[in-house]
Amino acid sequence: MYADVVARGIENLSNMCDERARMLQDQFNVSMNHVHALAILVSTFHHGKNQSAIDQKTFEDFTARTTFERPLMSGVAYALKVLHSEREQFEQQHGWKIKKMEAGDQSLVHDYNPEKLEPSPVQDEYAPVIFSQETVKHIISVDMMSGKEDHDNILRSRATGKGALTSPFKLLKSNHLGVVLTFTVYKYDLPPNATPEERIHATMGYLGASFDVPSLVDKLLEQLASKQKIVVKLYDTTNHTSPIKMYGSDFSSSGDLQHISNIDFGDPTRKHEMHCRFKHEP
Ligand code: WA2
Repeated sequence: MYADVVARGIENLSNMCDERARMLQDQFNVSMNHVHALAILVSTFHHGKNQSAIDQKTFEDFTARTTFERPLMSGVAYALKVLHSEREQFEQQHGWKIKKMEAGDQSLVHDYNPEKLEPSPVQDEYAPVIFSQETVKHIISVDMMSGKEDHDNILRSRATGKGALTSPFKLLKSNHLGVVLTFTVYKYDLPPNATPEERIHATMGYLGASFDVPSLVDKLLEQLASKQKIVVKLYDTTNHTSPIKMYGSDFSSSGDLQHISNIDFGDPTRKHEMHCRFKHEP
C-alpha cells in the first residue's frame, strides 16, 4: 500500500533526524562541560594561587592536549575583567595595549593581523583575552567586550553564573558562522541565589569557547552512515518568526517529507532545531 510506504518513509526520516540531533546535542553537552571545567581550572590555578601556575604556554599546552574533550569547539580562550581605572597598569604589566575587535567584513580579510588592530577606545571596563588555545591565538589582547555578540554574552553569563550561548555570527578570522559559549570565573564561590550585582562584583574573567558550526557539524555528520540519503539543516529558532540558518545549503533540499528535531544546547534562552529531508533519488 502506498500509505504504508509513506508511513515507513516518515518513520525512517524521523529516526535519522533524531539520531543526528541527539549526537550533536550530546557532543555539545560534553564539550560545554569541559569548557566549564576549564573555567574552574583557571579559577584554581591562576586566580587561586599567590603565584599563578598558568601562563600562555601552559594554557596552550593544556588546551591542545585536551581538545578531544571538546569535539565541537574550535578554540578556547580566557579574557580578564579590567576596569578603566586598572587599564594603564594592566597594559604596562602585559606589555601590550588592549585592542578593539575589528567590525564585520574587516575581520574576514585574509591579511587579518591582530598587530594592526586599533587600541580599544575608552570604556568603563574591558575584557582583553590573556590566554588562548593555539587555534584562536589571533584574539589575544583583543577586548571581547568590543564585539556586540561577545559583549552581550559576557554580561549574561556573569549575571547568571550559567553558561551563555550567543546567536550565530561570523567569527573573527573565519568565513563561517559560529556561536560562542561563555562561563564566568568568580573571585569566590557564590551561593546559587546570589544576585546579579553580587555576581558582577565577584567577576574575575570569562572563559569562552568558539564553535565553528559548518566545519564541526560536517565532521560530525560524516561519521554517520547514510549521510548521502538525507539533507540536514540547523537553525537558531530563538526568534521563531525569523529563524537563523546555521548549517546547510539553500538549494540541496528536495522532497516533500520533512522532519524537525529539537536540539538543546544547554542555554535555556536559546532554541535550536534540526530540519531533515530525504535527498531526491536521481
Ligand atoms: N572566540 C573566537 N573567535 C571569535 C570570538 C571568540 N570569543 N568572538 C568572535 N570571534 C574569551 O567570552 C569570552 C571568545 C570570547 C571569550
